[in-house]
Amino acid sequence: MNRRARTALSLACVLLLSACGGTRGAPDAKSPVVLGYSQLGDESSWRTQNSFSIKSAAKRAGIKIMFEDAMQDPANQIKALRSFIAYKVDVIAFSPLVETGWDMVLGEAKAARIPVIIVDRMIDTADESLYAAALCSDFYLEGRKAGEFLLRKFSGRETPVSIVELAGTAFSTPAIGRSEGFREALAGHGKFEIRFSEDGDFMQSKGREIMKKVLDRFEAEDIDVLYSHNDDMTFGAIEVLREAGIAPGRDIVIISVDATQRSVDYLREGTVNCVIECNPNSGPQVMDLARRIVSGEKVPKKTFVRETTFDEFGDLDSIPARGY
Ligand code: GZL
Repeated sequence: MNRRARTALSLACVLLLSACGGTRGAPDAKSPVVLGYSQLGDESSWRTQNSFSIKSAAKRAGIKIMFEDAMQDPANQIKALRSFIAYKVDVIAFSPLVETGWDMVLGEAKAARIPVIIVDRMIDTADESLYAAALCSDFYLEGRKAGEFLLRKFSGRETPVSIVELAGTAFSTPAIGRSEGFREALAGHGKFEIRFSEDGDFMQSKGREIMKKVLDRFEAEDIDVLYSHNDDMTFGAIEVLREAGIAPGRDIVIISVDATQRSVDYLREGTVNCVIECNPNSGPQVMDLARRIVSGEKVPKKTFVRETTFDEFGDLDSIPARGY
């Protein structure tokens, strides 16, 4: 085939591709990367900061973001992902409310050749080709850290230690990991007993509701520890304890996850005894992953966000301002 014929053929292919809705064409300075982002909701202070981090990082990175809030409904997330596919975004990112139910829509994104980044929480899938990268917290480690604090806090105690657990959204990665890690850290130490656990959906209002139920069911002196999967539920529980004349952090040991400024302030005043950090500021890492994936760079399949623990045994003055 001569050069003229080859040129005509390749031009015809390009025209055909663009006519049948091929990709938008590689992004460049004039046409920025377009990211479709499905956020699971706005249930907590942590989530509000996480959304702020995502949006502000996209702006700084010059990435055009289509941001959808699913208001805690996985069906809304699936709708959002499908709209991103229809729009032919360059890359999709989302924080899945729960671990299952994503294979079909992620299969549609794969068929449309749109890479997906999973952020914050994880999905449970047998097909790892459905996503390009995952940037999550290590929730199991967070749970272990909470248990290890209790082992130290009650090291001298021989009598039983009764625990109440305010759990996060059922079937979500943080609730699963924080429960499993906590229980495995305490396994083999028979004095610890989890006497009550309920899903509070990471919401302050439900933290209040459940703590009231606990005080209706148990005598306060029969509860030694409150382990709460996030600060917002802890804040609701602390309100109820105080209304009942119970001193949080003294009458009942409190462990809380997230490390918002308010929970660190509570730690400093002795209202909370241990705060496990869960870092919401993943925006810059998400945008870096998006840019690298769109430019065809190989990226790590899974990255854990760096996190630490603050507790009454540590130097509380050295805790940096949280900013949220
Ligand atoms: C954890 C995140 C959790 C936070 C809660 O990465 O998914 O959801 O711990 C938030 O505060 O609601």
